[in-house]
Amino acid sequence: MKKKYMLMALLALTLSLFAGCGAITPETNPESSEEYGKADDSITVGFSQLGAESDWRSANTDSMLSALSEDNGYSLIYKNGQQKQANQITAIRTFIQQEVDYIVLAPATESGWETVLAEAREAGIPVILVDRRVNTSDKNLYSCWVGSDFELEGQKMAAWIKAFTEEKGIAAQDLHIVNIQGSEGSTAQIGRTRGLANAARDNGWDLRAEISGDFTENRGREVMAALLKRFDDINVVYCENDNMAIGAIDAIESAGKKVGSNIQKGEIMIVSFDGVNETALEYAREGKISCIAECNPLHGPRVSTLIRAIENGAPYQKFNYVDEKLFSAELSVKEVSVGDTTYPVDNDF
Ligand code: GZL
Repeated sequence: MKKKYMLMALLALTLSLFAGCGAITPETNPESSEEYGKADDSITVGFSQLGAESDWRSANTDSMLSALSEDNGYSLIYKNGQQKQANQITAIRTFIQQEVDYIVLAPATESGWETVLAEAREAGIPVILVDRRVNTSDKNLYSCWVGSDFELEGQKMAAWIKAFTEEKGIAAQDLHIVNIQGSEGSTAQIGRTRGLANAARDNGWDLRAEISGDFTENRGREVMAALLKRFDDINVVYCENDNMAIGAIDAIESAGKKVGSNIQKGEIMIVSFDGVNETALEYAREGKISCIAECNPLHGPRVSTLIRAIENGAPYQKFNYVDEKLFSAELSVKEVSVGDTTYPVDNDF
């Protein structure tokens, strides 16, 4: 995790402990559905988080709890969906029964939300989406969304792979890529997968396999071990989050192979997404991960700003994107272009 995320997460946790949110936090009691202190004029928010599968998710939860704290005028009801949409739908129905003022939803996958979001609208409760999207035909089932452009993240990473390998004189057809994907049907998986697949098609790269590692370290390790048994010429591993990259690197090194960007010397290049996990960032500084596409987890302050705007009848954006860059210790690529836009590569992170 970049130091700023780590410090903010620590601050969030400390604040939540001292801000009357009690000692319960998602990490100490992930099954908890805690009603966090209720002052009379506070805004009651029901927050359905999808789970606690990764460091990114924990940082996202900490950011939300810190922003929607009692000190900031909220009473928060937090529910951890434990990776199951059914649990999130139950949570939303409970929020409706509790007549919360707002529902904040971080949806596990894109489909299957029409019915319960219509129930929230029927109850007159605004819904704010964070992180992943929902693919409802009626966009008025939610007030607004805060998150990342995941396909752009994939496009930026593909642009970095192209720039780096061309600079090293590696022919496109000599890239043998496997994609260890995130949770199937999640917006992050859909966008990052599309970004790579389109670039592989356009550049003539050999995209050997796309297999879900479900955003977890253990599944990333298992999937990578299986891929090494299937293919003996993999030289690029595209991991759709840092936790899976850490697992994949472990599997590669356990198989007696080396990770790194020196493909011509037989190293296997690892690229990843998030930039929240400190181990992954350390690997990137050492060159074990060649490039990480930042995925900003700090949505809490933006959600609070949106709630205040809705409360005050002020205008607000329906779709709110967070700014993100690339991290790489490889100094040969300073920036990448996607379409007409250029994005910086942070070589000193
Ligand atoms: C991205 C988020 C993804 C992260 C993973 O915004 O949905 O889910 O990339 C997390 O680490 O599990």
